[in-house]
Amino acid sequence: MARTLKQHLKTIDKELASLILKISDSSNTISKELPNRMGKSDTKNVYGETQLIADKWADEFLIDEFKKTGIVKSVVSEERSEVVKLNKKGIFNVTLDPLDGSSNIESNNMVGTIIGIYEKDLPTQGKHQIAALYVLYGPTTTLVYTAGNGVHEFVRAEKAFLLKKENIKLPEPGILYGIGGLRKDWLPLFKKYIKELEAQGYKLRYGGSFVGDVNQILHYGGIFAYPSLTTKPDGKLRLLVESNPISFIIKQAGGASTNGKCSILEIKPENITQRVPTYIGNKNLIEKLKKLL
Ligand code: FDP
Repeated sequence: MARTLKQHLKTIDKELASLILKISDSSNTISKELPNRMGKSDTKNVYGETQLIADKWADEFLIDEFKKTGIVKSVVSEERSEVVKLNKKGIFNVTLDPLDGSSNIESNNMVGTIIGIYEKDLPTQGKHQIAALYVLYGPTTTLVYTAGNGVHEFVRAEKAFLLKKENIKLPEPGILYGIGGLRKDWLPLFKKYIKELEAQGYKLRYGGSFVGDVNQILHYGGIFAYPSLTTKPDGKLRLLVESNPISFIIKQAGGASTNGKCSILEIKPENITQRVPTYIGNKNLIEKLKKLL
């Protein structure tokens, strides 16, 4: 019988393990509740995007669950404009994208939950994360985590998350690319770079959910980007709640990230809603891109 997430977490700090387990239990509730939370709400988030009922519910549900633990000090959520202070005596500060790719809910494509965990107060650089994880609600629900000890994947079975793959490394060479934004808005040098990848046989796979698209890169290797666009120089993805946790996981899996200049994990945030051009994947592909840009 495969090891459970609980057994796997025995080697890390007890309190951190309990927080990750809490998130894993909560993700089970989220996946069960999604069918009951369809449709749009009548509010917009801080980015001016119409919130879905599921976005708002998952945000409130997870923040409530964090509060109950007593060990979470504060939360930065994609759905909120300010840092949510939870427990003065808490140990961890958490970044949260409750339902990433939620525009995929209507068409029943991939969505996920992204979490970054820090001891330092937020906002701070992504390199200070002590753990990061994502849950992917796909044909099966999977959880991928790192606590700085490699990247491990679990699949939800009836009663628990069971180990699927331990110490995942991005396959070399990669075979996929997935890029957001309209091709006509990509910068000329980036267009050239993607043309070269296509000529080398890299295959396009883009599902419109950051978690899902990056999960493919983790398993097949290659590059994911939501790049700088002529219309939106900072791209679309949010530094704190999206790009940092995923960059941390991909780095642990032997890959790299960049905003075109430096590792995403090195960026000093100016505010909690900052967006960042995001390029993530195999180290050699990111190095080549950085030189070109
Ligand atoms: P969504 O708006 O559906 O929540 O940043 C959010 C995100 O999805 C990412 O998950 C995804 O990579 C990207 O936006 C998709 O944007 P496009 O619709 O422009 O492809």
